[in-house]
Amino acid sequence: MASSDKKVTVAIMTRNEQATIEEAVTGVMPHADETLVVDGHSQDRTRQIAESLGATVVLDGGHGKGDGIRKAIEVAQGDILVFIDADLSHDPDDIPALVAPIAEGRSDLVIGSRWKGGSDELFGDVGKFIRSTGSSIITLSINYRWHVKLTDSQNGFRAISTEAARAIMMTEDIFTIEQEMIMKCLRQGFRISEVPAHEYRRRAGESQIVVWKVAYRYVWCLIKNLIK
Ligand SMILES: Nc1nc2c(ncn2[C@@H]2O[C@H](COP(=O)(O)OP(=O)(O)OP(=O)(O)O)[C@@H](O)[C@H]2O)c(=O)[nH]1
Ligand SMILES: [Mg+2]
Repeated sequence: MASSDKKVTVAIMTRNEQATIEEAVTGVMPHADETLVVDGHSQDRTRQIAESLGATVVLDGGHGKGDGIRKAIEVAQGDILVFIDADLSHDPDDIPALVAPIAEGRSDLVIGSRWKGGSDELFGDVGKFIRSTGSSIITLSINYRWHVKLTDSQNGFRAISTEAARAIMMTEDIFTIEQEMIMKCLRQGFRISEVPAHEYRRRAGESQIVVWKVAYRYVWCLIKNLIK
């Protein structure tokens, strides 16, 4: 729970995460005034388990994780919104560090940086090499365009003021929403900072990203938002 008078909603994004959802929900609850599970129409017991633990469960529109994030922004009751994955890749005990700069009025969006905190996920095979290289190119492009010094434009573990999240009017349906959020915040003059956050390997289940199928959408989203 945040120590300031700002209320914190922690939104856990899920799609077929029944193996880890219990630990994910119980892990974030001590840090949340509202625990929201936004589910992408899981076909397993993810929603039932989350509900039985006392989380508020909502369905997204079925278009992808970006759709889920937009749903969380629509329904969140807190002043600060934290996004965290359900596969235990992120440490919920990092949430206070993500929230603090916003609660203290120093930042509007705080990204958990894997380049500062380390990642067990980004390395090891060709797909991961492409992801980490592509991610670095996107981050560099954003840095040159807006004269900032970000290190991680793709980590989904982040916090944003609900007001900023609603002001930037995002449209991306898939994981490209992470970079869209950053670029739209920069364009509208919101302040972005980073804190180190370690990324662990997904504990169970399967990744929803197939790099070669979505690469062009990352490039298009980047170009669109850079030149707008
Ligand atoms: N609400 C919602 N969540 C989703 C959707 N697709 C994936 N997610 C969740 O978003 C989070 C991130 O997805 P992952 O598949 O772990 O993506 P990733 O972390 O980039 O991939 P890995 O590194 O392989 O774990 C997970 O908690 C997923 O369950 C969706 O369509 N809707
Ligand atoms: Mg993951």
